[in-house]
Amino acid sequence: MLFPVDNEARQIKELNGIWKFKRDNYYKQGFEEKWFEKPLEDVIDMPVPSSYNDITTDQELRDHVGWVWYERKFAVPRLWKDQRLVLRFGSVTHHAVIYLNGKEITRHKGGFLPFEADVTEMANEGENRLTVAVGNILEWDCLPVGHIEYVRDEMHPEGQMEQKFDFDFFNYSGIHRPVRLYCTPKEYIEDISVRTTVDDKDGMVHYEIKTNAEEKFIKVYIRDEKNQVVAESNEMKDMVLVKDAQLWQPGSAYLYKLDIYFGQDHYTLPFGIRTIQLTEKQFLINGKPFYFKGFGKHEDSDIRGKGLDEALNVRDCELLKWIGANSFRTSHYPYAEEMMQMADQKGIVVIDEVPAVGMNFFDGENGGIFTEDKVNEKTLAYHKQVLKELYQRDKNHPCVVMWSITNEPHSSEEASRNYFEEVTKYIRKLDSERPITGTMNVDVEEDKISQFFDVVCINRYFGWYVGAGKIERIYPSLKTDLIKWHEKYGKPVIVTEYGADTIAGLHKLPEVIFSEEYQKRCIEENNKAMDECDFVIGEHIWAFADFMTAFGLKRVDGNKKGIFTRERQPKTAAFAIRERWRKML
Ligand code: GCB
Repeated sequence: MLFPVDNEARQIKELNGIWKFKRDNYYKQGFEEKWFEKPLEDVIDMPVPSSYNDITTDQELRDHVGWVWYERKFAVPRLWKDQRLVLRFGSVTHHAVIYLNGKEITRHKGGFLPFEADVTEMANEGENRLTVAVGNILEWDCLPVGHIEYVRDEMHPEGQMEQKFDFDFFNYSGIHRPVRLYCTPKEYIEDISVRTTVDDKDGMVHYEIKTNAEEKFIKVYIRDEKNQVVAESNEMKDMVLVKDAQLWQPGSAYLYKLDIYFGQDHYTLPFGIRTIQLTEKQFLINGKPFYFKGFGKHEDSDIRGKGLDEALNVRDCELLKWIGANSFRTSHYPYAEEMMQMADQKGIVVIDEVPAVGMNFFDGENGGIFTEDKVNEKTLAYHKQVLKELYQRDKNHPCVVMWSITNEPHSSEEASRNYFEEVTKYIRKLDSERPITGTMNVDVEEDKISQFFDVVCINRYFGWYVGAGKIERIYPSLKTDLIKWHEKYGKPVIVTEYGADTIAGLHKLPEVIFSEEYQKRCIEENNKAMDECDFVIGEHIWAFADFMTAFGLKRVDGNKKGIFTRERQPKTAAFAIRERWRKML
């Protein structure tokens, strides 16, 4: 599924803005009463893209479990007659059922990846009514995984649905990314795959184009950043040589374009020429050792929640540059395509993660989680499906250097071994070139799955969840731990999470937990251990910015481990990190 482009052959109509909105009063009310059959009544305004939770002052809506309904009208431009029409949703979290003029046209499960529907036959020439039912319930066969419990009290003697899950970010819901109507010629370019290798100074571009029509006129140009043609071909599938190629480098991106003309259609895909290799202690990009400096992030901000915010994304990239970071992980779900494009353009390296989070037991339940009634065959099938959708969406991004297939699963369980062996086999079949990882929080002796990965990634909270306040224990504990992970697996290691909750403005000397001084020291002590291990290939601090969480006694208005506040302003530690990372340039 190609990202929509606007050119002489294809046009886009954005369907963002204020939509009509209504919440189900009881589970599936809208489906039972067929709200999609006629215009929604008793509605409120709701912006798209945005989460709906923090827009109004209604607590029930913020904490709603179940379905909500969105509706808007649109017209198809007369000039688009005889074109193929497609409706595309950047993401709807977590379930979507889409109706056009009262008829279901598609449905999608999974809150962080795009989907689309061909509406050429269904869209009216005049006005059209688009209705979208959005559900936020997470079950064991969803990613993230979750489950529903029925809680009985005086007000709800029959029980009320409560959403349970084992991750800390707020379960924001809604139409989170842009909705677009676009047109293409009826015979069109369906998909493009590009892969690159480097031979001495030359780049080899291996591409494959899929179309919906019989072979006909095709012309492929490779253009450089000045738009000069540097190679060309007349084939659907080919390997072309770019002489003296400019490589896509971290911090210094260079993007070529694959410019494709097929019949009446035209599509231009930016891509980069770069290579990735691994040794026991190194991650090589274009043959040079790369050290990951950066963060685990979240798509999260005040009011709009997880809704795409281009201003925020540009600000985040500015801050990454300011602090001297070169990379981030899309913890704990795929980020908007707009962000991935920005990373391509700015040379920011990305570890691309699927939403396989919550496969753990932070709330102290006993027993296993990789069992028939929890994370089971159905979860596995869906996990593969999401990997396929993510690969399909992100395969051509040079910024993506590694896939992360899970965050902190209960990997000490014997049954997790088979599960993740299957998952890794599957992703390797899709992509034989990019390395695979998953981030682990169990003890090294207990871990059953990092053997399947190319890079060992560990999340470690010495001085916080382990030995809170004990600054002096961080360095020895982390160092011993790191050495054990490397000894066990013989692979490079990234510390993908470490940090401490910090209330901006709270100062204490000597430092105490939650103070800005403590966060700074905590990070320095962690870094001391990493610096003494030559197999450590990166440090991703948790987290880039403060973010909203589910409510709980451990969280005061959200997770405060951000190096930046939720408003994207620096805490004290940011300046020390900046000094360190800029020296490491
Ligand atoms: C973790 C999780 C992350 C949490 C973090 C924390 O290990 O991967 O999602 O936010 O810890 O701060 O507790």
